[in-house]
Amino acid sequence: MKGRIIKGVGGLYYIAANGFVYECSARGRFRKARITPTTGDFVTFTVLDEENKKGALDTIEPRRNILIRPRAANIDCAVITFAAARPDINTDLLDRFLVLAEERKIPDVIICINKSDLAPDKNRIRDIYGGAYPVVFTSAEENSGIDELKQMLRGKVSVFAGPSGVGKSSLINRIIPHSNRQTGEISRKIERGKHTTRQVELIETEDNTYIADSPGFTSLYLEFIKPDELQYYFREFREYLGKCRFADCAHIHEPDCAVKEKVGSAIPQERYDRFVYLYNELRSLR
Ligand SMILES: Nc1nc2c(ncn2[C@@H]2O[C@H](COP(=O)(O)OP(=O)(O)OP(=O)(O)O)[C@@H](O)[C@H]2O)c(=O)[nH]1
Ligand SMILES: [Mg+2]
Ligand SMILES: [Zn+2]
Repeated sequence: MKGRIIKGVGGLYYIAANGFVYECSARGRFRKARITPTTGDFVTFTVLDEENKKGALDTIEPRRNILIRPRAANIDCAVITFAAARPDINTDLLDRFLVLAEERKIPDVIICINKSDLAPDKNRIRDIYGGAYPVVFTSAEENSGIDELKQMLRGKVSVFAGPSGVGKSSLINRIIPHSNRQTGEISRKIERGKHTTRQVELIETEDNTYIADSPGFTSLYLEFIKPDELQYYFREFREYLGKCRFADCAHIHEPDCAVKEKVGSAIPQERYDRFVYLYNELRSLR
């Protein structure tokens, strides 16, 4: 049978197939080959007990992408979630999330600004990011923007990512009212504890639509990215890459740079400044 791993707990994998969930053990060969079956994996498995929905995992299809934290494969969409206030948006961290999502080859990236009840100004973020990414403003508290967000997630497997306390779990509660995800202080403790034994869980919200929560974090290092690759992870640059006078243009000091020409118009100044900042950071780490 073909299916998809939606959760892994202590060496058992829960596989959604034909409208059922099968509890499957991984065969020894995965361990020997050092392959860790991962939430989101497309797999084949053998049903051992149809009545109790138990089986054994046979093969894992090649992954289109993989996230390390939270660990999940074949993700269609990253919902990069920040709060309009409490905590204030940290655009440095937001840009790092965006770079990571691009580097990981996640096809769709949505910027979700939650707690919009606390800070109604939407223009700043729209001006910086709206040209390159869909931006949605939500309030889990006031239940606003949720339908728009749901619409954007339809038919996809999406992971919510962002700093702690921005309301990721609260939003997921709104999207699936029957799920009883814990919010606030308690969830933070539990999620930390769970981290090592439990993989991220895909929650089915509608047919063909899954979402996953993830624990928040406060810093993101990108040191594994080569400085010269960073340009590919700024979506606003894409159209202009390869059009500079020098083929190896770093878009920093070079003359006749097609990227720099667009700064302030097609490429927002703040995004370009971040590129330069991160580029220098990555170079200093080499
Ligand atoms: N004012 C306001 N508060 C919100 C909103 N959404 C969530 N909160 C509150 O913000 C706090 C944090 O919410 P969580 O949903 O736990 O945040 P989280 O992003 O899941 O945090 P971690 O699990 O630590 O990463 C809670 O006290 C929520 O009640 C919102 O839209 N507006
Ligand atoms: Mg949470
Ligand atoms: Zn250039």
